[in-house]
Amino acid sequence: MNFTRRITAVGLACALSLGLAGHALAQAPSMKISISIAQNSHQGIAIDTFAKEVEKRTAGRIKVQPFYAGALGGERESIEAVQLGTQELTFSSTGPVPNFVPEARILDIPFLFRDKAHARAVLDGPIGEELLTKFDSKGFKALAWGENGVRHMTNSKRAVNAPDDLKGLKMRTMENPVHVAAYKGFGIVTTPMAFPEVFTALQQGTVDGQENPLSVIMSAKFDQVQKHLSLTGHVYSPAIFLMNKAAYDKLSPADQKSFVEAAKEAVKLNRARVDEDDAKGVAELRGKGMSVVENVDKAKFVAALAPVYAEFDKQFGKPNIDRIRNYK
Ligand code: EAX
Repeated sequence: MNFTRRITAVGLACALSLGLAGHALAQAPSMKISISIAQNSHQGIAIDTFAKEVEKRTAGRIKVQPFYAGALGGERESIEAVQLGTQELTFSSTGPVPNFVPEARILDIPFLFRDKAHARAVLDGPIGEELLTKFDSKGFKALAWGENGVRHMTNSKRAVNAPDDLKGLKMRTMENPVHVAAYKGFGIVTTPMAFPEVFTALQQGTVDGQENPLSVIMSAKFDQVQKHLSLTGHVYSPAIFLMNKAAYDKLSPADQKSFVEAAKEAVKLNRARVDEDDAKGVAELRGKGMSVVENVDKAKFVAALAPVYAEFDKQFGKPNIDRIRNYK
């Protein structure tokens, strides 16, 4: 090989390796994030914003690909996948969370929070921070609390004004032991089920009803398969950004910070959309033919849970519950 040829060969090798590096850059590592409901929702906004913010904050080095409507499975399956690391991220209600991190169960107690503002203050404050750290030892990094919303009941049988109207109604619940215990206290026949199966179950009459925030009822179009809506507001439903712990630990400290900040930014839009949905939900669902009971007898719902509350006081420790109830 003469000199010129050698130079060309070296040049070619350089160009090739540069080209490969360029290619690797173009294909930034892509992480998956999922929700169980439709993209056009308070949760879709959460993961779309998160993906956009991560990309922006890491100057395009890391990409997050959103999956909607249970495309990667229901919430329990997605949390399992995140724990195993076959999926990096998920945004989920706390429905199935107690099965992974029992400490988080306390947040699912009915009528625990006065309103969304109270819930948000608790989740953003020291109690929320403390609970986020409980996920670490279970294979998760919990990036931030988000919001699913205040849950209300729908069914295909009758108007619900008070717990007596619920007696014998077969309702789908989340796979959440706290909800199941409490709803039994209301007299409901509880049927835990993953969200992606709910529409069909309502349509086919496998269950009479379900309960979810207005945001979910609208985005899932439950008005097509449910006649009655009652604004029971019986429980606040938190959501959470969960990441596989090992995937998070592999990030540089600066990128870790970007992920947490991206999640916090996403939660702002997520909550704003819940507020928007709550403001217009009743009118919209009425317009779609639902009959709505706006003023249920809340005191009766609370009273119906007296025996269940006594049990929760024992299970969770009354001071822990009071600490949340009294948080200002
Ligand atoms: O997270 O399972 C449920 O009812 C949830 O509220 C819904 O999937 C949104």
